[in-house]
Amino acid sequence: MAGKNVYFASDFHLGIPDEASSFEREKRIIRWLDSIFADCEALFIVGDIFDFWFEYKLVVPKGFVRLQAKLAAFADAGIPVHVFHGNHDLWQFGYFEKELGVKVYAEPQVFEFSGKRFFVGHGDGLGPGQAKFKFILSVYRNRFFQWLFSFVHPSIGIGTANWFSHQSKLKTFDGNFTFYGEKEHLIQFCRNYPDRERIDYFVFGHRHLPMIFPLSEQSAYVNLGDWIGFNSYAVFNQHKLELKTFESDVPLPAF
Ligand SMILES: [Mn+2]
Repeated sequence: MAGKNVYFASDFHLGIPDEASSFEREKRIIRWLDSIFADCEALFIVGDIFDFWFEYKLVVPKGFVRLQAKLAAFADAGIPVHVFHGNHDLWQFGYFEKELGVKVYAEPQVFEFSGKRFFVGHGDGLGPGQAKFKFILSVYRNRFFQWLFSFVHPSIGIGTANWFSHQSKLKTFDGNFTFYGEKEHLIQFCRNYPDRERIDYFVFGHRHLPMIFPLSEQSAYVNLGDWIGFNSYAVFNQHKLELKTFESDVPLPAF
């Protein structure tokens, strides 16, 4: 592979807060992808690409075709593209693998680049507590409920989901911007991970708070932030991983 950098981004939440600004965001993501194409060894999109996505057996939602085509272009050029389910877009049933040639994961996976080990996943539902959220996730992931939902006419099913995402997500985008340090669910997950010292970077989305938080000499918790407030991404240059932003006036927060 010609490229030498591994890139990670997450939480584009395409679809909100409205069509026009989502479209602007999608085009910014395309510019970012164009800018990294030449030196990209592998690309990770770590969940919540779409604020809502549900693919039916023969039909997919309208929109977002530029991003899909760009991911296909990476894959067609021989650059591995790894896409993870987020809690907003886990209703993917093989379309992206088949149509775009990307790899799709419902669960976190461990990868290795230049001797460094990466634990990569969206991060939703990991760590202790969160009983209510974990219950909702179990409904979302339930095959029977997914099968039932597939019989709801898309105008109603997707229409209702979009209505909900506009109602609830506009201000908070899933989380809040207070950092709870060691009390963070994902940091507790890393602390309790049995093989922690063998993982150099735990890379998550979901929390929308970009940071590299050291867990020990060897190991760090990385959050990719989002493309709503930060346009943040991580790049691994075969030696170390750094957080950066693209076309953003918002500095990365210091914690
Ligand atoms: Mn998210």
